[in-house]
Amino acid sequence: MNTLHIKSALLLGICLNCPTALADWIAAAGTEGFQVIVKNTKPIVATYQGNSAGYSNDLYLMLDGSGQPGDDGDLTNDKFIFNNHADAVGNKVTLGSFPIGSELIFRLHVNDTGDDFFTGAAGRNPDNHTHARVQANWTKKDTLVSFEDLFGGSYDYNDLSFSFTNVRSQGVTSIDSAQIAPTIVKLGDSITVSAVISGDVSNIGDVAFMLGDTKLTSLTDSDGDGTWTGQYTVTETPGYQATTKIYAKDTKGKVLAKWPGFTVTP
Ligand SMILES: [Ca+2]
Ligand SMILES: [Ca+2]
Ligand SMILES: [Ca+2]
Repeated sequence: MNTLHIKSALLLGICLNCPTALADWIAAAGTEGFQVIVKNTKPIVATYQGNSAGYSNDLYLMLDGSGQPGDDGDLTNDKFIFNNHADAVGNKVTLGSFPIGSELIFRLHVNDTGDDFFTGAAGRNPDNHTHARVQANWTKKDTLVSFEDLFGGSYDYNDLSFSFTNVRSQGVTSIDSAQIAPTIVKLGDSITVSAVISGDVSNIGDVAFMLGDTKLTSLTDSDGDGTWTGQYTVTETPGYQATTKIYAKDTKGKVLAKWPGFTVTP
């Protein structure tokens, strides 16, 4: 690499000593905000995979007072795993075995700014934006996690990466807002329903507008803009107030997200 190339690499903030090409150790786009879920009872081993951060970042596993995964509001009992500058690529730390299906929340503590950022949904972070990608099947056995360390970010997720065995990733789906109109109806009226859904929508099988256990209609998002819409024509005169709900379900019928409901009045 000649001087000019080194200079441009430095200007771009690219890590010159990284053992593999950049893209190899940054988790794939589209996995922002995914959760890390325990897949089996075998010990989970974390391997440090690299960084190109200027800041010094410590990685922790969030634990409670009894050493179980979760956020108990006490940062002092979390498990330290790696520092992005002190650790060498390839360093391994055994995290232990945890109940199948539990979420492991990882925290990136930025020593230079005092910020803490978390795997999972945007709402966990101080800037209300996702700060980690979680890519399952990075290799046959490993899930890759990559963090962004800048508040309000550049969101290139190149500031600390590590991989795990024995976990899987899971997208988070949320209904951010919803509305129906009209809410006072009579026989033959058409109700328009809409919901704004964000996060991982790839595993949505059905978005249902429900009255009790009865599905009235499905909502769809044919233009892919995140707003799901549907129409329902009232087929019998409602004799009482009824509460409707919206459920986003996966293909097996498991509820991914729900919207609490609207009161429909005759
Ligand atoms: Ca804790
Ligand atoms: Ca970055
Ligand atoms: Ca739409």
